[in-house]
Amino acid sequence: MPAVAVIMGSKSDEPKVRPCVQILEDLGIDCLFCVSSAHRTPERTERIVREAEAAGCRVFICAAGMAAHLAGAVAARTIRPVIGIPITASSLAGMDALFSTVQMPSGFPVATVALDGAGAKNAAWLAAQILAIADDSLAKKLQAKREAMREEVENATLGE
Ligand code: RP5
Repeated sequence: MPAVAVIMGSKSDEPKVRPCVQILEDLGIDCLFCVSSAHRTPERTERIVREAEAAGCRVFICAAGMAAHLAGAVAARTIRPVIGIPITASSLAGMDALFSTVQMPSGFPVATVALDGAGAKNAAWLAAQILAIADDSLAKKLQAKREAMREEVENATLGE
């Protein structure tokens, strides 16, 4: 069963969220990837959280732009960790989504990552690190990835 649920507020968010799913898949982490809006489909959002949790989902990742309430709406319905990806989708250049996602009231944390694709990637890494607390094989994979990144920096050749 999917250990991670990645929910986007709109199909229009997909290109920016896709890197998150790609990293999860590369790490061998099964994930549910779907669209549900906090505003346009509140009942569907509630159902997805309830069913995913019942199926064993351990971490929720929520991506939304504009008045981005999706991560907060999910956090209101679960005590599993929720990671929020603010998406740039308006003339406010993502500041609207960033503040909506990060400024949660006490008791309902949303671990907010950077905007768009960069944040999407770190949402996947953070979810993997959470799962790795209870999964030695995943922890080893993450250590190996870090080692590869270290080598890439150390072996970088400039001017090509
Ligand atoms: C948010 O509003 C979505 O997450 C999306 O980023 C933004 C615009 O949605 P669409 O009008 O493109 O569906 O809820």
